[in-house]
Amino acid sequence: MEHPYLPAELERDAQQYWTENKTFEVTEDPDREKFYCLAMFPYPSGKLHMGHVRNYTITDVIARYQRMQGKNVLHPMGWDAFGLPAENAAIQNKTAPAKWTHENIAYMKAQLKSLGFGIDWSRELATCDPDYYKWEQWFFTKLYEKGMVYKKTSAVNWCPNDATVLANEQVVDGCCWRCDSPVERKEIPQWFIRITDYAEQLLNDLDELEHWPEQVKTMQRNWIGKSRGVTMTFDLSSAIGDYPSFDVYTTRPDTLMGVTYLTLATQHPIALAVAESNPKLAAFIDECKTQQSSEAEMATMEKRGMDTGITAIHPLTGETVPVWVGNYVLMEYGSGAVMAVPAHDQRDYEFAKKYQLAIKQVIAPTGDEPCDINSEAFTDKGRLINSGVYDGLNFDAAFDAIAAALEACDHGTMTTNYRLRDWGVSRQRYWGAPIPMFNLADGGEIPVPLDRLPMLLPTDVEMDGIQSPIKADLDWKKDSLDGQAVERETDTFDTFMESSWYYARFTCSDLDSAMLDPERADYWLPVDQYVGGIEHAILHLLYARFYHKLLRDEGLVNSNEPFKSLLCQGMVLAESFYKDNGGRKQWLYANEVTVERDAKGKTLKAVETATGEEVISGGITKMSKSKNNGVDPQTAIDKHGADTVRLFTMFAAPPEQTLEWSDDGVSGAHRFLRKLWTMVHSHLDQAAAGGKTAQLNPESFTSRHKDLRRKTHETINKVNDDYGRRNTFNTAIAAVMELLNEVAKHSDNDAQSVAVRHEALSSAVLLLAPIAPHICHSLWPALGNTEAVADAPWPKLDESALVRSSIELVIQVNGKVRGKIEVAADASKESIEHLALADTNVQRFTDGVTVRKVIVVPGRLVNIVAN
Ligand code: ANZ
Repeated sequence: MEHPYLPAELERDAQQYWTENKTFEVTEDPDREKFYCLAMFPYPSGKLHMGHVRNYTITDVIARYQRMQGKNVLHPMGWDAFGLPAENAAIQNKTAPAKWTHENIAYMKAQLKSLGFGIDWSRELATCDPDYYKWEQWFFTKLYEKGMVYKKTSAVNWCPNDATVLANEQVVDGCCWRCDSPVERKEIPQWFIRITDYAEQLLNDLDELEHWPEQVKTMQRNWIGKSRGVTMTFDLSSAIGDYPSFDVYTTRPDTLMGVTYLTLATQHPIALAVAESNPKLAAFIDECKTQQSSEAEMATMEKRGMDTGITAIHPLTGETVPVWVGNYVLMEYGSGAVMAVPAHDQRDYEFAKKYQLAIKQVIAPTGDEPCDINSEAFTDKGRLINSGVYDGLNFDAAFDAIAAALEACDHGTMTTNYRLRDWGVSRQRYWGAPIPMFNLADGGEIPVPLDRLPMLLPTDVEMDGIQSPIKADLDWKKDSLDGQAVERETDTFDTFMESSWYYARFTCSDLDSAMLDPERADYWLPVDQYVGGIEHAILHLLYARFYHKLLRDEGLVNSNEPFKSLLCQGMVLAESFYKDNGGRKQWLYANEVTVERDAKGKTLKAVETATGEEVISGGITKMSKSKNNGVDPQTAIDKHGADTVRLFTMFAAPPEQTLEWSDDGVSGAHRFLRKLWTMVHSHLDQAAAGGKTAQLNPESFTSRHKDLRRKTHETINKVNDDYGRRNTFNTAIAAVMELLNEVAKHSDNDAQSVAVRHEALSSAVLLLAPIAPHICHSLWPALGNTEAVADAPWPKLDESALVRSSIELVIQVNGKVRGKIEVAADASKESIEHLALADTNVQRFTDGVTVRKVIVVPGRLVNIVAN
């Protein structure tokens, strides 16, 4: 009988079955073990890209596998729907951001469905929905009441021409992306959440996260950046206004005797006070206002500064030390001032060289580390020199001695500092959740009470491309509370606010009376497996961990950490091609290029199909719009079917590694699925011809039956480990491929052969069901089963099938390997001796000599001693 493999039809049927039967909709069931599997939710940018396909295939495979293990599996999906790109698209397409966003969600949801992901769509949420952000607003007001949020003036990028704030992405080479005016820094009031209060917990609890990649934990530790140091006071030689002294923070008090000058941040109050009567300094401070201040930029930018003319007194030696301002000192870190030790700090060194300031070495290497103060700073820890009573001490001893001396004269204390800053959550853009605050005329504020929430963001707006519509609409701001006139806050939340708690809301997304239902949340949380891109290693994961602790402290969840196990999937790569267009690279799409490859798939030659012109390979790089090397998942699904795309993505590489797109690989995946399809159907035809498939009957197994059964159960064993423990789906697929090769060799038609083959093929279908769920959904009932494969239990391992019926023994003659024999696993010593001596190859070495002794090492070898 003809059985063509028609993916389009069978995939549609399977998807329809899952939808109609609500297969993946789950509720809490205390009697069953739960498993919460979550992928980082997408930004609704328009359509899915291959990175999404990979991410969601991984979680779907894990979720379906865990389901087959009998667990109650939650696998939800939603939309990280606020954010700047919607505003840009709205301006470009002259629509409102809300409309654009909802259209994209509808399209991408259909795409996710066409990939057959087993998602509980009843829990879907979009962060731009008032039902969602209402609770985020409420939670913020709770944090305000607890003193966990505060308002502070802080710098933003300011375009003086458009009179508007710019997001970092809107600053291109220091200029406004719209009008090219140089961007300035402007101080405006903004809201902050005290994440620094949780720095120690966020650091310590990383140790609990056994199933997180070490690399991610290290990145988080570095970001939190705990350091032990000393905060010390330098008295000014004469007070400036109200300031008799200022503090510096150092992690290297051992270098105190090498201080040759002090540097204040340009915004330090003493610098500003001096500038009032020093126009040159005022001009310099003004110039520095336009500079960017991210830490990365600080490290590489040109170090500039100016002498303030004032001096301070060294707390231990009493010497006077000049005070400078420098653009490399951050106002936000430590106390906004540093003691400069040019001999041992590279930034201070460059600064001192530039402005001819003294460089005094006070640390010498302990070993043979290179140290040449004439060419660069010596930054290693070492032994103290030129430091009077401290000479000869090592770092630890000097740290303690100098800290103690400073404490004794009341000029210093040991402090712990964190690099982590409080979380600035105010954004001056439109497409975000309004910050729920009423500002008062006299400068104070009142949190918006619960009965006035959500503070709705109007969605029927026109974007002029410059001002946020809620800032432009003066009427929107006007409000009143208990008869008192108030002004609504027009800033919106950083979108990290929404992505910090969506995982918790999925446990009860339909709840309209509260943010979370602790009972439901605690049933599902923590997430058992979280999967997403490594680009979120720091901020998203840190904010979500922080938010979880805030939720815990509000009594909404009872766990400490939101994500038990984390998997960061690798990037999806593809080859890129370009033409040299007068010195500019013109990137071509894959479908515009014809490629000639060698047997290993390496590119030999590539030409532009339309012109025959040879093009240049830009190498295999991350799929990106800028290189036109993205492969549209939809094209691949339409051509081969979702199962093929899923199988290829899982087969081409282990999930953490980069995945290289290859059309040949995709075709290979498709061929494999067709092979599975054909094998199952021809087996069924054959079985039907011989009547009903017989029961397995161990009594009548021949060694051929036993061999195939052993292969089947070895495969179950391996695939189980690959899915459940190692997350290596590629080797699981390879194992099933091998199993099918074995099945192909067993074409006997006796009843037990058919039964053993039936078992092997049924197992293959179950083992592949998480990866290629549609084809397996169709094959499973064909193999005589009544339940859907999605509800089928994982195949049971039959330990007894693993037992080898025969074993191979090596035969040595006088210690040298001379042959091999197959013997029954339970063969007696005598029969093994007999078989060994009868081996023809062995006899070539025993002929004409006397066999003195035969030693049988059970299960391994036979040694014949002869001379
Ligand atoms: C003197 C010194 C000597 C330093 C030396 C380093 C090496 P971490 O470890 O990252 O916490 N620093 C302090 N406040 C600063 C600010 N507001 N802006 C820029 N730099 C600042 O860094 C601590 C070190 O960074 C401090 O130790 C200080 O320089 C500098 F051989 O003090 B050190």
